[in-house]
Amino acid sequence: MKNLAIIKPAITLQLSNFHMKGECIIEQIRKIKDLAGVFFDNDAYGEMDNEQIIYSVQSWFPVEEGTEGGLFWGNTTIMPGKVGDEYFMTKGHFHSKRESAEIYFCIEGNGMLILMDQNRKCWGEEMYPGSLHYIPGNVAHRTANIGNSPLTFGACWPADAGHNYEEIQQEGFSARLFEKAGKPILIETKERRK
Ligand code: M6P
Ligand code: ZN
Repeated sequence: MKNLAIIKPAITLQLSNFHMKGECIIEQIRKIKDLAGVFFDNDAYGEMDNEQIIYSVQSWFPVEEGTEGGLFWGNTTIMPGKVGDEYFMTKGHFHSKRESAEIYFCIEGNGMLILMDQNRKCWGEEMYPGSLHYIPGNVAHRTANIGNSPLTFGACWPADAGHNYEEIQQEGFSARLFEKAGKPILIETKERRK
């Protein structure tokens, strides 16, 4: 940057939905067909339309992935719906650099942040417009939409955190969020394969 320059920001946010505009924004769409093995009820999953969009992520990587001290920013929108009795949700991950923390904040809709620590203790944090969430290091995280409208939340995480999806793919979370009698409830599941 030129000394004393005054410049326009490269990226802007639409304040109504935190949608980003600008160059170098990465858009990722996760459809039913991309989420094999994520949901509990395989039969219900098999009956769904492969092309149905479950969630989309917009990310801004102002520095290269892996940059120590750098930050990334993103927003995620999860559609309303369920696979069987289980709410639509993200894949979920630990960070590859496990001790890395992350901040989430809810923009619209109603959701549940599902967290699991190293000892596989699992808990949920309610998400609603304005809720702010600190995800400590060493804690796996995924988000479910528990409402009837899209859930949108923002996120900020270290550029060198990385995503470790494998562990969740292999071992799952120790609990899943189901709708029972019209309410979200965390139920322990014995899926650990190791
Ligand atoms: C948030 C951030 C992203 C993540 C996204 C979707 O925006 O945590 O890093 O990619 O949620 O979650 P997942 O990658 O687990 O599908
Ligand atoms: Zn994360």
